[in-house]
Amino acid sequence: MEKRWTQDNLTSLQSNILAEEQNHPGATGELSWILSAISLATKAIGNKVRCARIQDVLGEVGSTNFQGEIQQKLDVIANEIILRCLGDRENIGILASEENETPFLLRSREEGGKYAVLFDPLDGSSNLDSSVGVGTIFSVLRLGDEGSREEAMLRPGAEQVAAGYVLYGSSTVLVLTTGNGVDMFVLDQSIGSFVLVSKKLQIPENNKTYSINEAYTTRFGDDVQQFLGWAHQNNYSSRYIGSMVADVHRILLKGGVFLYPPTIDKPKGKLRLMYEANPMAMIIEQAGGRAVSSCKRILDIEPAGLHQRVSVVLGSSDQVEAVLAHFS
Ligand code: AFP
Repeated sequence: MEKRWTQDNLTSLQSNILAEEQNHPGATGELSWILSAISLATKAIGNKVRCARIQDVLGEVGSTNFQGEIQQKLDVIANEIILRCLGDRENIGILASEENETPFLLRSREEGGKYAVLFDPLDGSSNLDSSVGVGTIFSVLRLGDEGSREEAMLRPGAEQVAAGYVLYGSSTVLVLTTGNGVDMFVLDQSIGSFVLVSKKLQIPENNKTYSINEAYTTRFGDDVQQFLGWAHQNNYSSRYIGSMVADVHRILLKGGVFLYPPTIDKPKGKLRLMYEANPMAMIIEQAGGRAVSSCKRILDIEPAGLHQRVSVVLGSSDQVEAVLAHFS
């Protein structure tokens, strides 16, 4: 009998991953092993986020990370949770975090380290004090055989084997792609499982909404200023949370376009290619949208460094087109 997915079925993240694997005859189950560790880590982080005020772990650590950014206490906690949950998975060769200057080289290829997992442990953490949605973003790359392991990790986003994020919002939502569409799961706190709620998400078109930090308008280039001027004349609406996971999640479900362009003080943009732009670009494209940086497909960018920053325009194809129409 043909198996059909309906809203009435109760499918956990775990069983959905196993079912996906059956569609790939050569699959070894190793990727599932990694995704289950990510799911465990994000449940633990979500729990910390929800109890942060009670447990008095809100606020800044009092120091900056190696990129000179103010670290929140929860940035450090989330980072440690991910390292603890993923560190003992035998097929992970490298773990790289936005919070650490150098990646953790865990296992050589000979020792079974086939994958690199890159993550932003707590994106949007400067919003934590006001209980705004924050998230964890992750990207999984298969490590090539050539060059050093660090070099093997510097691959374009098109080579990601999985990407996703978890949004700690009014519900805890996990969005995942393994290159075969985008599925969405919600954490059912009562059973401790991420449960499938939507399969093969597609970004809706015709939503004239942009998401940008408009306070920087005079620091953007002429192209972005022209787009904003045009949008003001053309019945656009605006939504900006300032937490990429939450802004992108809204666009995934409702459509529109997210922009973090270069500014005078951040000429290369703010967002990180390997930890933020690539995984989000894979999700957006798998849901039928587009993701570009300086008019170039983000997933085709050859990374020059692990912490490289890029400008980002992503969203439904029609709305990204509307932005690019103002770019020379
Ligand atoms: P924080 O993690 O420091 O809060 O930064 C969040 C972020 O990296 C991304 O999630 C947002 O889209 C972007 O920065 C917001 O930046 P602005 O505050 O400059 O708009």
